[in-house]
Amino acid sequence: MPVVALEALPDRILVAPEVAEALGAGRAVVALESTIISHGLPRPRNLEIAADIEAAVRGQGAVPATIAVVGGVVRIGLDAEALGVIATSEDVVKVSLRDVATVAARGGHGATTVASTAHLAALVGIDVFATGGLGGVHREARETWDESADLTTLGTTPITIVSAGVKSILDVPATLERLETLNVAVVGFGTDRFPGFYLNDSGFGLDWRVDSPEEVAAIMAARRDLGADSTLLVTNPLPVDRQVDPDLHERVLHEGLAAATAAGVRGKDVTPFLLAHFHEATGGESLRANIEIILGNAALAARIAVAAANH
Ligand code: PSU
Ligand code: MN
Repeated sequence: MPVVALEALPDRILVAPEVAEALGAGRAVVALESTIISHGLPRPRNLEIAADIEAAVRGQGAVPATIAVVGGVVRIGLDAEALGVIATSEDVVKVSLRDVATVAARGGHGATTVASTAHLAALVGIDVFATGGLGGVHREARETWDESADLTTLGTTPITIVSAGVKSILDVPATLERLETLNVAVVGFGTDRFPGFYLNDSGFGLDWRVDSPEEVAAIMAARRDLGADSTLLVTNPLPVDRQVDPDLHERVLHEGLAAATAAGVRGKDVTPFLLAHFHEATGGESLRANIEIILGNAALAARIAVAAANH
């Protein structure tokens, strides 16, 4: 996918001045998604958390670029007003890659998923992106065919994404198989276990472990040289003493899956439904973990972006 020169971008893509300046100077920039703000975290704390995520990126010396569609304009880097719209407006639609152009053409507001954020970040030349947990293959996929477009998009999008694995509401081994098929490179940061989002360890191993941002930067450079056009996924686990209690997790997960089926929840509503169920049914414990996950991933992504800028 070719990077479009910033001067040549169409009017419907607006890169914030601070982000454009950093990209032009080859300095570290970290893309951030907005679905986690609009649909993944409860209001009204979501706005405050969105600001904390950006601060975590700045704290490591990189410029944050939260991506969203606001009034039909794709914004790469949001000012306080735009962030407020995404966090508080009732009219914000969750937009995966297939939906972005439709929402833009209609002048609407859209919160970007991992798939659409990765695509737009790569389009403007941002190399590193932080999220909480990727979408993947859902547990009922054999009946529902529900597999996140995050997976197929990562197979064709050259960027580095930091995540705590995939959300633990998913079928993890099936998702790992799909990541392999789709040529998504996966490395564990400080571990050779695939993280389980709310859990430190999903129960599955990884082939590759890295222990420093510089090692990731070296892999990014090699991928560029070799023409790798898929995503490098850097998985960053919550420490064991910060994870959600595995027994609580197991119980709430099965209740949530049953509730989603009973309520007939489908399509792109499944993930927000299950996350909201977790946040309520764990008495805020999964929310605490989710916030720590995204803050930790934002900080690590910033360190990787700085290492890549200096490589
Ligand atoms: N990670 C989080 N919270 C979220 C998401 C990820 O910690 O809300 C969002 C991401 O935007 C991801 C999306 O791309 O959930 C996946 O949705 P689906 O399963 O419908 O593709
Ligand atoms: Mn889905």
